[in-house]
Amino acid sequence: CISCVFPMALILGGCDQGNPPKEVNVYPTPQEMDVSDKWIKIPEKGYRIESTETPDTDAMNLLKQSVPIAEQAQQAITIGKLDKATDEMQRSGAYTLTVNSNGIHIGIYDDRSLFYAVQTFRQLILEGKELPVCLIRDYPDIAFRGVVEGFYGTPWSFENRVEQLRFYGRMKMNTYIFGPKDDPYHRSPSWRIPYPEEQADNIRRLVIEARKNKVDFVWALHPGMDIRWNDADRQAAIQKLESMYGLGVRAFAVFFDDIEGEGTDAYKQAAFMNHLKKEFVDKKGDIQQLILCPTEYNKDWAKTDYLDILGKLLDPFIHIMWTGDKVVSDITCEGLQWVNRRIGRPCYVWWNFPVNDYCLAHLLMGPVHGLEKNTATDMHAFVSNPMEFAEASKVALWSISQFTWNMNGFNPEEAWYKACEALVPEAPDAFRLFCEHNADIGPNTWMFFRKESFNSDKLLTRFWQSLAAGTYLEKEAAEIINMFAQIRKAPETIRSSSANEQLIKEIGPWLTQTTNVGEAGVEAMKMLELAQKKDTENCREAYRKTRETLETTAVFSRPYRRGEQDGIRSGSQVLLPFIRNIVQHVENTLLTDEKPKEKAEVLAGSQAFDELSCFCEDDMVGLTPHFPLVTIAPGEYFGFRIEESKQPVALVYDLRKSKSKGRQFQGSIDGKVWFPLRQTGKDRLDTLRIHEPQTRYIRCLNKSQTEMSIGIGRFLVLTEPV
Ligand code: 14T
Repeated sequence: CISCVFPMALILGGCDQGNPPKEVNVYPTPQEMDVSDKWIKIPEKGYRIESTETPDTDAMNLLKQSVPIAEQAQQAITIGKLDKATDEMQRSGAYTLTVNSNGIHIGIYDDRSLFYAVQTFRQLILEGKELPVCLIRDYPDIAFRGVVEGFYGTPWSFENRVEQLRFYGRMKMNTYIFGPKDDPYHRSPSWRIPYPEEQADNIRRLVIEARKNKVDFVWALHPGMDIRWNDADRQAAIQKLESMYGLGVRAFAVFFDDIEGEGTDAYKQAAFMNHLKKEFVDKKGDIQQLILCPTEYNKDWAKTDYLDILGKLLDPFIHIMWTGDKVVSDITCEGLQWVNRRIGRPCYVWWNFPVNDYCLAHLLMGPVHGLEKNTATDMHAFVSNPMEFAEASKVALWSISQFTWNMNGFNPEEAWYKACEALVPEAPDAFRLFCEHNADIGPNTWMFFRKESFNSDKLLTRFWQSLAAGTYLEKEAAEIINMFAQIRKAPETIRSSSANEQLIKEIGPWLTQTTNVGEAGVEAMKMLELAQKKDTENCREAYRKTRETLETTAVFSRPYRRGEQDGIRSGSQVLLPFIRNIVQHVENTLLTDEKPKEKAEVLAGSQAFDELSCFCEDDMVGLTPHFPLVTIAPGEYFGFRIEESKQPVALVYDLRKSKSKGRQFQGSIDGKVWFPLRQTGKDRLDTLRIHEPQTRYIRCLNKSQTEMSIGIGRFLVLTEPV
């Protein structure tokens, strides 16, 4: 009996003598896998190896850890070049694996093939004893798959990186691009200087680890901020690459993202890259990849002939990176074809997910959505930019390994479900619950959105709608209390059972915050029940408690690192708004005297700003991010009024395309007399303390003689209760 391939898990039919069915789980899902319901015992003496090739040592070591290997064994594992190879199998990593009672056969294209065949083989073995009779034919959809460590923030540690490389090996990902924005030797101005001995040695060791796991270690240079297009800097670049080559690096990238001035010139960049190709890559003869990250790396920014110039001039060996329609966005067929037409080659996708350097308060632990299928031929490679939290990023990376290996076999929800189990096998349900409520990105300049609390939102919405319409659903209320209690408990379960200390350390603040949110939910539901019974006295007591717990989550959302304003946010998309609704409902029905008197409002000093809106949370008030630039004439302003119940402590701003010159942030007590918050602040983003606690109005005024255009990424005040 031959069962068909089923993406999630293959439950083998027929429980013989009441034994539970045996499961075959191979990840990423193989392209073709026929598994029979017959199982064979692994012979006690093991297998002997018969190979027409010299088998890869790393793959062989892995194989020896999986089954006994002995010269005198009767059964053989035979290894040979792929025969009957069709076109799609002529690629790095493709393999066939046949298991039957006569022995095992592995067909390979290259060393990577054998390594991946053994990875699959290891997943087939049941309790170290049995193997299913099967036939697997497998190959990657995308040639280069993996990760670009390309975020702003604390770079991953050496230990993080070693573990990542091993993880990529297991998940059949073959590319790791080293380009953390905060590594000084990667970037201007220190890119010309070789690494100090200790760091150089770490890179040397990482390259060895990468090689063991069949991963290309790509080292990236980021010279664009201060490069001079002359002989000296061409020499400096080659010398730096040469020093990296000396450490074992055999693949390179040059990043020209997020720069201004001289460095952005397409002709100069192309000439520079071609020079590296000719004078370095060609002379070495064993360089695996040469990649360029362009300055106009997404469609939003590609408004000139920059990309066409690169497309025309760049040596075809050089691949060009691309983040999609925006800096952070989905990857679509149409979007890829748009750029490919211009650059004259399939692009090298740099996907800005699950990176959270633009939304630091949030962890991006949700499913991987937004990757269109049937895009394999539209990209040369796909790498993901992760969070500065290496272990936590594995939830998304696990899914990305599935997508890039076998697009059609990829299902976002199933992959997420499995990934959570793989990462915290000791408490998969608790970890899933945690991830589900830590997936929101929050308001952000890219207007990138991911659903949070996706398994509970229906229940909450239904309950809230009935409540608003005047009916209280008792059964649902009980379910919701129970749900909040589970959410409250999950973090402790994860903390006490997971062996992954690094993960616990990374997500620690969010574990605490998730417990706070669960607690606030439980309190709010208790309060609502008392309100339902018209028990005013006890309800008021519960109301106080709920407000207090909400305040705990708010305090926890305050600034916490590198002077960033973000804090820690969990349950921000569905859970907290639900809890706030419940509180408001009680204020509107039973405890009407507790109702806040005044609401926040937009202050629009121009007709043109009617698209602006306000948002309020327990600990902040501000304008909702507005990506399209707003134009402010001299004397005009935008701002907001703060509710009575809140006292502002600091103004937080992140304004795109804006200079501090001619711009003034002002506060006011009555909305008539204005005072400057501080004479200067940084151009783009800063946090300014508000010293006058009576401040009720905040605005940004154009004090110059000319129009100014501003993109409102963030314009808000952090508040405390009065
Ligand atoms: F190189 C690029 F493809 C890229 O994405 N560059 C950066 C990247 O390092 C960062 O992690 C990512 C997500 O925030 O976005 C790019 O960084 C930016 C982009 C901006 F538009 C940083 C600030 C910006 F205003």
